[in-house]
Amino acid sequence: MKTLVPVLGDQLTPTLSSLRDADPADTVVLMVEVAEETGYVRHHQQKLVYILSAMRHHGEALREAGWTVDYVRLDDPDNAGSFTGELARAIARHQPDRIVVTEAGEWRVAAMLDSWQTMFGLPVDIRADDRFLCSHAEFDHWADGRSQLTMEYFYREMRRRTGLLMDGGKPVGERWNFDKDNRKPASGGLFVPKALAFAPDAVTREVIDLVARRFGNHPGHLDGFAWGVTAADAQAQADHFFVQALAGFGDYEDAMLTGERHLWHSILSPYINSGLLDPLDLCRRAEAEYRAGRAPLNAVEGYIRQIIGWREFMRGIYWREGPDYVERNFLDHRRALPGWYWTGDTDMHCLKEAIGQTLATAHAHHIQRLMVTGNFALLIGADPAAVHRWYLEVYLDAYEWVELPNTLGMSQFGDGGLVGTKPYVSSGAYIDRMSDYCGHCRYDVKQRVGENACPFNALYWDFIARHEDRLGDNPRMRMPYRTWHRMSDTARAATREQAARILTTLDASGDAGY
Ligand code: FAD
Ligand code: DLZ
Ligand code: SF4
Repeated sequence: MKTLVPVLGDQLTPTLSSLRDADPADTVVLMVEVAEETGYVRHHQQKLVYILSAMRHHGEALREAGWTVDYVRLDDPDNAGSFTGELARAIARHQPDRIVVTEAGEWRVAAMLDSWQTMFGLPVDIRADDRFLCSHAEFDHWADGRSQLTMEYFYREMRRRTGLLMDGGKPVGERWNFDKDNRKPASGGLFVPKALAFAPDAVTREVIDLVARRFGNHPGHLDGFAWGVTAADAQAQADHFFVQALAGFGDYEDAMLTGERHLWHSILSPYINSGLLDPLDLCRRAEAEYRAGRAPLNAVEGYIRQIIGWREFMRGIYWREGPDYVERNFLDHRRALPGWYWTGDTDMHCLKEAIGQTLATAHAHHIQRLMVTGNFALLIGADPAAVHRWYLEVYLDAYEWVELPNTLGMSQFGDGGLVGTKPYVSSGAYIDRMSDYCGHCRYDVKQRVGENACPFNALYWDFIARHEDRLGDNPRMRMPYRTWHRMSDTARAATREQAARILTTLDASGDAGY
């Protein structure tokens, strides 16, 4: 039976469920570069280079492994521009008896796959994506009947299920979570690991030219593109992380330093999300580093929790909440993002650093995303849908299933507390504690009002004040409300006036993105 197997751009895994039992003798693998995918948001230019080059390399690797690969390039004059249009052309070329495909990673594309059987009158076998450790049904089974979906409990279940860091039925070290040993600020002078840089090969250079020609007006810079684009590159960065950085991962998980883009983070999310690395393999390798005495438990447990806990939990929430999750706006925020989110042109040093490195590399680490760019967007009352689009555009690892619950849920509290129990907001004091940014900034992090006051401070209290009706009863917000009410009337009024001035200036800076 002749089988056509479409492989999507985030399915770059040789053992994909759609290929696992296929016979290369009567299977055609279809890979297509299409305008629909390159254009559904204005992807960062490096994200486009990464995906298209990784797809081209993967197509070649499948060919070398004995598969027949039909690969359609973006600049093919007959390119139909969409997955469905290209499938129609491929059916005409190959006359398959059936289509087998691994499920899509997002609602938008899943709806296309669902329509194919009726549209083409061929059997379409849509298979589960078992690169994830928790299926949709398993997540629903865990979530059904719970009044609150707490990541920590989900994570314990995943530890039991995978056996990672378990001694018999008990967690290694007698505790599930070692976060209280983590989160130290990093200071200058520490030896900070560097991520590997991969020189673009001929395939990548050709894609860089294509992207410069067709998408030169998209966010980000192409210069200095240094991402790996093959499974071997990704594995090299993983090896590098386990040797150089894993041991410090826990201690410095939340630290930020000027000019240091990666610190002790793995920088593997783009490779995991597009299929070049297997998440369970990485967790097993991390555990082996602990068992061999080369990395401490707080680091290894923290790393494994991010992958089998947060990553799987976010995917579970995305599919459980449905396609209209994207529309939630619990705090009724409507402001446009300031135009400098697309240029980095701001005096606020923390934002300049986080946005600057994002435009330069299409990556920023978690605390930059959550407590700098995300925190600021939430404090100013930016529309969560606009914030979501920005994150989906600018990060190399951004696919809606993981980006949306992180942005709209965790970072913007748009779901009213489904992903996080309270909004991730802070004044400048948090950024000052966890970074060296404030020492390089023209603003004074200790001041709340006045021309030199750190804007985060007045905006933080203004956020607290304006959302008292929605957040005042939240037990985790008791402290800030108590502090706000203890301030004098004059101090409160001056703070809110300061915030109003900042917001007026921001609104005048325009929204360059949309
Ligand atoms: P590390 O710090 O080394 O962490 C190890 C691994 O854990 C990561 O590679 C990643 O696979 C996983 N991980 C860690 N935190 C999360 C999380 N919260 N959700 C899912 N997986 C996690 N991650 C994405 O993969 N894609 C996104 O589009 C994305 N958007 C985000 C948007 C916002 C507003 C925030 C706050 C976080 C977002 N994250 C996203 C989560 C996290 O910031 C990135 O996974 C991480 O920064 C990737 O860098 P790393 O590989 O060095 O991670
Ligand atoms: C993100 C992306 C981009 C930019 N381009 C393509 C492409 O041209 N062809 C392709 O197969 N996939 C691409 N992708 C990844 C897809 O958007 C991703 O596979 C779907 O979002 C999965 O639902
Ligand atoms: Fe950011 Fe405020 Fe610190 Fe400047 S002073 S770096 S704006 S937190």
